[in-house]
Amino acid sequence: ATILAACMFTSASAKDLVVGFSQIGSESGWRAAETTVTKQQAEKRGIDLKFADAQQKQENQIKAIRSFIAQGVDAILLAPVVETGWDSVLKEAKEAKIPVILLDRTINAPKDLYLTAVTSDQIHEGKVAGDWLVKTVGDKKCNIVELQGTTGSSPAIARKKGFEEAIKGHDNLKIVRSQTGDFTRAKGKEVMESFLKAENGGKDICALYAHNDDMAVGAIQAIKEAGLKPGKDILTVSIDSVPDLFKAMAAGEANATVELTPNMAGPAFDALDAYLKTKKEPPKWIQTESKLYTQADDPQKVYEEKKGQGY
Ligand code: GYE
Repeated sequence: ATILAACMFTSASAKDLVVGFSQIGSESGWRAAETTVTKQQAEKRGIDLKFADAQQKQENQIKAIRSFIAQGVDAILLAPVVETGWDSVLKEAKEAKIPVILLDRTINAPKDLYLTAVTSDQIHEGKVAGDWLVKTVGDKKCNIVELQGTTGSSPAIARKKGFEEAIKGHDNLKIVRSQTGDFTRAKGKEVMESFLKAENGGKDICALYAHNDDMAVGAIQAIKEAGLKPGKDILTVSIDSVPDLFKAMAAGEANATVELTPNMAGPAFDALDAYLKTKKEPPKWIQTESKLYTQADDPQKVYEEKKGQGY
């Protein structure tokens, strides 16, 4: 009887929580690591995580959110594939009093439709990448090709903007080609092949800026197949810091990457837990760090460290 009473009067803890997670898909190594880490974080806290993979489609995400609402989950994690089109479904979650936390991408919607967003500063990431290139090329003329992320996604929009801000006023640096590679390795390679063909077999390209590492890894392959040396003939800078990029860096075939932690769920669950206990809303934005790595940072060592972190 004592045990029963103790259970009945214990306030809701993370142990009792059911959380729905609408994930975008598995387009990149970073995304797969985020999924792994989210599952690990939920398990560690005794959270029952309902996982739904949307295969890159917003309509699947909307369906998943509606199903989470119907199941009466305690909270929803949403990694939103694109920025727009979320208002109605988020209103439904709000009416059902289910807090929604955004993971890794932001949306264009009234702020009261979600509890908080755990993301990096994606404009800043683009700026860090651009600043590195400006510093590295100095006064040399540099034609840049850009591989954009998924069209309409916050990282594709913001990383483009931040990079353009960084190179603005440096007239020797110019983006000569820019196209989406959808954050995937295969598309990154395919689009890079077309860039190389269009730019004198690649001889007129000085640098590649890719909105994520997976596209850069695909592009590096394309550069090699075109008979050029990535990391030397064509400099590379990208974002995420996945293990394979460090492998390329250790081989001298990639130059720089901006780190994005795959652990968005840890801070998200902490914020949710505090909110459920205190009813005090967390800040609307929980920002993760953006650190630059170059060949000077012992890429082989970072590669080995990264392998244990959800990758
Ligand atoms: O950089 C990329 C991914 O949303 C910020 O999505 C994230 C991006 C990440 O697929 O690899």
